[in-house]
Amino acid sequence: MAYRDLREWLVEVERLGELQRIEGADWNLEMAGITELVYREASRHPALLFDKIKGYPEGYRVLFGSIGTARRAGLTMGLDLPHEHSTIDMVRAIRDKLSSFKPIPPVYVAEGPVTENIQTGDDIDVNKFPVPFYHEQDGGRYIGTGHAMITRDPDDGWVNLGTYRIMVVDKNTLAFHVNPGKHGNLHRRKYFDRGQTCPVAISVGHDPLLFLTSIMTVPHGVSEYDYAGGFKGEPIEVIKGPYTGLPVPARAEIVIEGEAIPEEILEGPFGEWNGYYANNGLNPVPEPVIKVKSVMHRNDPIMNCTQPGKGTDHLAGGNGVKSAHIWNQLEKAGISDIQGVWCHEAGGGNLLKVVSLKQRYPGHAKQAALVASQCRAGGYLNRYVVVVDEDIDPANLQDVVWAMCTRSDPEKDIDILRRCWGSNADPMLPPGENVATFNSVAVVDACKPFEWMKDFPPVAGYSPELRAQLVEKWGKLVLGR
Ligand SMILES: Cc1cc2nc3c(=O)[nH]c(=O)nc-3n(C[C@H](O)[C@H](O)[C@H](O)COP(=O)(O)O)c2cc1C
Ligand SMILES: [Mn+2]
Repeated sequence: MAYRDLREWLVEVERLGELQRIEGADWNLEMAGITELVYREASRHPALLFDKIKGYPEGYRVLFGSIGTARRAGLTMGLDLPHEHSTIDMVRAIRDKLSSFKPIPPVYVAEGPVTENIQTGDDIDVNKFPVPFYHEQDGGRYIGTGHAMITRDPDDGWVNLGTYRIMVVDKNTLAFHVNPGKHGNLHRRKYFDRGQTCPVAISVGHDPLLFLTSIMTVPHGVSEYDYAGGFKGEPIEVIKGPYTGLPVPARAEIVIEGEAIPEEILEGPFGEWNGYYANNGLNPVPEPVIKVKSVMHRNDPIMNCTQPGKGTDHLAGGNGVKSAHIWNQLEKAGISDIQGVWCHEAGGGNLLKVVSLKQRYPGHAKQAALVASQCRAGGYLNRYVVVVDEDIDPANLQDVVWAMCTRSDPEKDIDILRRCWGSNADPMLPPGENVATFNSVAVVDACKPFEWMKDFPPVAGYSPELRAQLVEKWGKLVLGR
């Protein structure tokens, strides 16, 4: 792999011309706000490295947008990505990678740069790092948005990494929000049900591959460390966390260790991936607390953060992986001829999924829709799953909506699935109903009717051949290329 840790990754990203350094921003609303501005309104989406943050020493840096383009996601996962690539090319490259690697467990090393500074007891203050305040109506500063929370199953011993938002309560107290069904929630539950506290380690700055694998649907019982090792082709180096004994990345920037306790504190509100202050609106919700017992960090540490909201900075890579997993799970379920899968930005990666396929038999499209809507990778907080023919680019919203408008008959082609895997992040939950609950999913067959698809009106756009001729002859004049 081309790089070993976040610092070496930044060198590679700078070489790609995809790093923008920003000095003098405020941790309070500015870093996250600037990220939103760039990802919603700018034509380029570089990784943003903030330094000289107001009130903090130079060198205490914050990175946003680490995996915000296919190119950077490709670097991070070691993908074989052509120079000119479509969104679905990236999904294909991720699938190739997933099919060609074996998970590799981490290795313990004697020491790593993360131990350059260690604080315990009264010396702990998590606000010594420039923890961002993200959205105007958030309930606090959030130290965990691009992190990996590390926990161990108390029965089977396997180690999980997951990204679950973490709010700062005070200098050594955090509160965290993990949805039911997530592995961090299952682990936490097991300790709490036995009357025990749950040891946690939180890596706050690291190789973005560890973030990517922490937001990935890795199967129950398999460690995200092993997946990260698989992508890298070599094991992730870890050390034993001095407080918990959990494996923590040796080359991490910042590692926080402590105990999650069942005592709850009000957490949130927090602006979320779906573009809303979603779980219970602007009302904070009781969530378990983490008592921080140890903080380690490198000199001049770098935090890894993401800005959720309507314009997000991590969806290129995150949605690529999710789409690749759904495609794999469709094939595992025996659905052939899939041409592409994309989880759309407009649905925050969850609420709108599109599958394209070449229809081979009656019911083929419906099978694909139902599997994509319910498989592990695609099942969480779905709202719409659309299946389109092979001539439609599933990542092109304009094409997808055109297919829905012209190839579906709502009366025949939309089915509604009830009592599916919902979430308390659903903005459609009625006020006060903050419990994670069910939701319904519309599956839309926007493919040409199978029975008479041969007689379907021909598409009236230029053919690929005519297009190539036009671009060759007139492209410079009308397209500038
Ligand atoms: C930026 C970001 C923030 C996330 N925050 C949360 C969160 O606060 N709570 C949660 O349950 N899941 C959250 N997720 C989703 C989980 O990280 C994701 O489902 C992951 O696969 C869970 O890992 P697990 O299967 O090991 O539990 C977030 C995802 C992203 C990309
Ligand atoms: Mn997991």
